[in-house]
Amino acid sequence: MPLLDTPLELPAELRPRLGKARRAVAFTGAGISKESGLDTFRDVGGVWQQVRPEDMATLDAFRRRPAVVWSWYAERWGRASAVAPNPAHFALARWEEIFPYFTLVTQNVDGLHPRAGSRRLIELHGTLAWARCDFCGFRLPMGEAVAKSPDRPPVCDCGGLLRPAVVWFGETLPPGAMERATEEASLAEIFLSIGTSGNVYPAAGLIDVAHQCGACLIEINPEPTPFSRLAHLSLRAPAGEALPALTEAILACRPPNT
Ligand code: BV8
Ligand code: ZN
Repeated sequence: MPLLDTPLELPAELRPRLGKARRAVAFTGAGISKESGLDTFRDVGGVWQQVRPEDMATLDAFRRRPAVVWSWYAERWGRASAVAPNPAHFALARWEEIFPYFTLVTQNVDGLHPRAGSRRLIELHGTLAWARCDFCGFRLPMGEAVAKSPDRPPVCDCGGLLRPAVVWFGETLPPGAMERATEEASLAEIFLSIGTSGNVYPAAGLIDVAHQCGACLIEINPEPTPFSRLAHLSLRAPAGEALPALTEAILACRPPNT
């Protein structure tokens, strides 16, 4: 039973802005991958209710228990590579054709956005698709690394241990990623926040940047978040349903081939 009336009726006061906007940013969290079959982090039964982040998602945890942490990420990589992008991921890939300037900023590490065809993508928290060495920077596709060494981190030629190429808590984001994302958020005329609880910083601060710089803020989340009060439009529905409907509604108020 769809939660949204389709075709989606956009508020009249937003149509002119959405009709002529040239710059858009989409900011995604784990909720966009829920309909692909992956757990979110903080929902009931989510990842951080299965394990504590301090036991599994910090450099210190990896140093203390490299085999346990490596196996956990190998298993998450296996699950992420076994599922498929859902209609929400594919809808966002289309936004690259709809808007002359579009950037997708994701907190997700599951690799579903690039698999859905998104190219203008900033993966703020890295990706499960690669393993890397912190000492020499060597990188290896995660599938190859896990095939080579499923139960413990492979040893790099330089003697270091390979680790998943994700950003752990307490680690800085990839060089330049937050700066580029902040720049795009400050210029965005439309800022879409999809499937994120807005708990993790500095990533969640992008929503405030977009709001302070005057973007039209649209939130897609079945639940309210601390940022819902800033949204010009909140779609309380799953992303797999809301994003394709929103895309069609925005196309309907834009001159063809803008
Ligand atoms: C750093 C990779 C500092 C690993 C992840 C203030 C400023 C700076 C830092 C901090 C700060 N306050 C606290 C910190 C520290 C920390 C932090 O933010 N802690 C939080 C928890 C309090 N931040 C950091 O450590 C960051 N590093 O700042 O370094 C520094 C500075 C200088 C020098 C050294 C260090 C690094 C953070 C990155 C951590 N890595 N992931 C892994 O995945 O294993 S974070 C993890 O959380 C994932 O990336 C995840 O995507 C992200 C955010 O969670 P969400 O995506 O929002 O997921 P969640 O489950 O919470 O919500 C899902 C939502 O979806 C819900 O709202 C739900 O309603 C909705 N939903 C459900 N179904 C659907 C749906 N929506 C749509 N459709 C559906 N069907
Ligand atoms: Zn190395």
